[in-house]
Amino acid sequence: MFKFIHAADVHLDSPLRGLSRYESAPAESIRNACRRAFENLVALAIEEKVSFVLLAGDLYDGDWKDYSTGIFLSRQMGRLGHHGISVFAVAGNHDAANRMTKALDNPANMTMLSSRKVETIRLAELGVAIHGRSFGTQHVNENLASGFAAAERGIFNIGLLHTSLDGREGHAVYAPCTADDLRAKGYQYWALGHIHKQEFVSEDPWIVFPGCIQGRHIREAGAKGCLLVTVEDGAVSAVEKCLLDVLRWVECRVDLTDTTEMQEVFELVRKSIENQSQSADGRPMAMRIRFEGTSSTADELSAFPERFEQQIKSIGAEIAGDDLWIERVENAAVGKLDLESAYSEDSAFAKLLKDILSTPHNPDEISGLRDVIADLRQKIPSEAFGAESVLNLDESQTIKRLVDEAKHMLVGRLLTGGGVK
Ligand SMILES: [Mn+2]
Repeated sequence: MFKFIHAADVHLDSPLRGLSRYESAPAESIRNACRRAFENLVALAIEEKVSFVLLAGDLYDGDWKDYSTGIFLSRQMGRLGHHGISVFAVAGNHDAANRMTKALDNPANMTMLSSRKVETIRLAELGVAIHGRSFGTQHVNENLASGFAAAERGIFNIGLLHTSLDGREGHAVYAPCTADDLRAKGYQYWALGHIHKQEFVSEDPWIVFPGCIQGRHIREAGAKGCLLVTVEDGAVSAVEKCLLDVLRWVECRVDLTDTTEMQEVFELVRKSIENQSQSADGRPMAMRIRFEGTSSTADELSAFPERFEQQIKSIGAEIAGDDLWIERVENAAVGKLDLESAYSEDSAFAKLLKDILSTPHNPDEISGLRDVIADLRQKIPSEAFGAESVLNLDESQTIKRLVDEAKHMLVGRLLTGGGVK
């Protein structure tokens, strides 16, 4: 019997992607989260006395800012080395984009498999063959799986590969292949990487994405970790999901349907935050609150987003203190304003409403908007517009959403009595 750990997508020292623009962001804990999660992985490997650790790509996030990333890794590998634990890794698309790794030697107990061809490592004492191939460049469009050898008889065969398989939402297509391509090799376990959400593609044979070990933004919400695999008599006897994350990203959905007073909304928020806190496995949370449903309170929320956001943050602070950071309050709920009667008046007010509401949905049809956006880009630090940011202006959806929010805010303020409550 022996055990091994399968992890992927560590993304050590991933940059903050615009977090510093949030005044209250626990930037330091988020910055260090990937490192601390990796330390947890090393501790787990030692505690469970695993024979080896597999890292299925994207150990790094791209170019290092300085050498401290490499030194951190050497220290962690050293801890494993002292316990006789080897690490086998393949480079993923992010590693291939990193020029500095090529200038440092890998720690003695860590083997990075070749990018030129499929490499097979045999661990005779365990009866294991690990077949794998690294990415040599960032964009690998060929089917790397096709170059893998057939299983070696009488031993436990593992495939180690960074791939998007036949495509997964939100992930770029790299080294495309199908689960059947992998099955055809006759291996017992395929240790995959690239998809940041855990997925058991197959259990016979095992074809698995462990997901990333630490979420870095709201699109990586939920529990994160690795898999602890036990092998007995040449077959997998157990696959255990192990948590490694130190900070939990949580999307908290609050349905506003049937609410008429803001006080009810705040009560719902309180209950939802309390529920989520209980399911976060004791981790500090970075939370996005998302309002849904149809209600008149949605109009008030749209009219005074900042005021209500502060109120919601203070509820959060009361419930969870420093263990909760509310990253954003998103109002996707639909309002119930009585526009018909407001329209019917023949007044300047009705005309103003009509003008606001007739603002085109397509940003290209709003004259002068492009200039305003260009001006904003000059004034606000570029990191605020990054790919992970809610202000990613390169996505047309972002501008549509901002235009919609502005409309709702203006109309809401006109029709909810100026918010005097
Ligand atoms: Mn990745």
